[in-house]
Amino acid sequence: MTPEEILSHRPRILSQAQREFFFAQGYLLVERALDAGQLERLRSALAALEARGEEPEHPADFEFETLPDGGRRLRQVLCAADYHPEVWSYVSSAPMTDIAADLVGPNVQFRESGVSFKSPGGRGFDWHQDIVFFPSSNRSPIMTLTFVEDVAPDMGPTRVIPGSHLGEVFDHYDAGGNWLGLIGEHVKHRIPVAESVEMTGPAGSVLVTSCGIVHAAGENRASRRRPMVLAGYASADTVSFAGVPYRSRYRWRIVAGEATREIHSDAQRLKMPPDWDSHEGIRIDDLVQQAKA
Ligand SMILES: O=C(O)CCC(=O)C(=O)O
Repeated sequence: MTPEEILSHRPRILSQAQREFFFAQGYLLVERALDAGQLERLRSALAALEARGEEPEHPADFEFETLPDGGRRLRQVLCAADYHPEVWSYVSSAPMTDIAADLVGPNVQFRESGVSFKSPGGRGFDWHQDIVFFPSSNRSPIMTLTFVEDVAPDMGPTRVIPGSHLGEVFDHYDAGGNWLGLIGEHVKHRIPVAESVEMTGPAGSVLVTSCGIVHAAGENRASRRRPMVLAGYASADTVSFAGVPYRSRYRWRIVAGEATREIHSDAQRLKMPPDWDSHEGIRIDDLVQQAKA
């Protein structure tokens, strides 16, 4: 569906002005989208995921970081909805499916979910565009980032470059053709970093980013962590040419409206990412680290 077609459907939760802002700017911060009960259930689910990460036989999608003293802490849980029913319930029902339907159209498919804890000192993520990880037949794919706690400027908030979703898809390989998963140094000078804006806000807010927007996140310099629940969606008429890096059992599940036999295809040129199927259990970040080594 084109933005015009999406806008012609009556919104479920967002205002028409919010939807128009999203299509023009490539992001939208929906402040306090969750009520207190939803937020508490999400916090309990995150605590349960952390406890699961302490088990000796924790699932492979539980990713740890090593601390200077040799200890370790849970950095993120990939495919988080697969590991806790409350996370699946959250990402597959209102308000999330209403927000998604208002921005991709009434028929919505789920792509992936994750939880990022970003503890004090936790590293950020340099400039990138999500579309390169799952080059798709159209630009409907979105990512939602739910603020489980307040996000302040010193906590490594997401930064976005407004309007960049309408511009170039930058090379996420280096000049030598090695996959980075980040915008390569050889093209980085073209990113208007000075135009970027920081996404801070109260707990219960939901940041939505278009798959084409150039964005990054900083290191958490605060003494509090910055837990986020990430969930990706697309219109049901979207096909990814290269699958997706993370294999959730809920991948491509219809979470609003119905499946469609139609494919919406935009004319565009995109590079293929690495063959995710030949990278069993690989982390995008590991690829980045390998490329830097
Ligand atoms: O953690 C963040 O703030 C940003 C995450 C991100 O860049 C992404 O999921 O693509």
